[in-house]
Amino acid sequence: MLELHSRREVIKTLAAGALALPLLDCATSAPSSLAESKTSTQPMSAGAYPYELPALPYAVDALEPHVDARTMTIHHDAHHAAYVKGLNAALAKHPEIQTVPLGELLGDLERVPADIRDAVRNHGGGFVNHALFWTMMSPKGGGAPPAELLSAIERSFGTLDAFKAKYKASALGVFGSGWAWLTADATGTLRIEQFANQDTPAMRGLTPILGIDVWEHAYYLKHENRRADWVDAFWNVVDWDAGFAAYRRTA
Ligand code: MN3
Repeated sequence: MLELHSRREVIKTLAAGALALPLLDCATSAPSSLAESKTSTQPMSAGAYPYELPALPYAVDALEPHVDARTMTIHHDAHHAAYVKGLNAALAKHPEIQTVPLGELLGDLERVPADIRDAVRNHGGGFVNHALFWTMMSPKGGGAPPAELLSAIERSFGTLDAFKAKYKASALGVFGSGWAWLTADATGTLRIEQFANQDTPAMRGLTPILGIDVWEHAYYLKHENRRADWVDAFWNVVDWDAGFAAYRRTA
């Protein structure tokens, strides 16, 4: 386990870097901060190949009872790790694109060689989605967004409650496995969109603000088939400050 100080640093850099990842700021490289993995003592060389599993920014039981420790452990240590492994295995076959920022590849899958395109889409998307997802929750989460983000939500959806209702309906409406995301476009306009499988806002040129994983692996151990209960629980751990940081990049 990380020392408290360094864990704070990880949280800070994760929040900054992971959220920046899908912004496709390709020229500057570097979600440098998807950073330290559990198994690495070296700061990770950016969100660069070979990718590494980012450490959770909190203990596995920190989001109890809303997200149970067993789900968190399996979700991070098995599922997220599998996306990292799958992404690296795919990119290993094509050294010529290993240095291209992942956000850039996801934003233009046509440039990915056909034999690994699906793998990059699925595992690369899964890597990014989960790296963001962990930072969008916090033991100190819940409540209401910062005023500026709240105003933007109210402009787009009327009220916070109306936004939550629409977001929940979107999450419940994902058929099979996928995500619902609050996103912002280049003008800062907010919208809620569904994403199948591990598709991710970067694929649509959108900035991710707040995403909920509605794959069954995200909630089934605790909530069984009741996805609605998972969405309700999620509001208690939403890190609005992280969402706001992402929003400010677009506004
Ligand atoms: Mn997941």
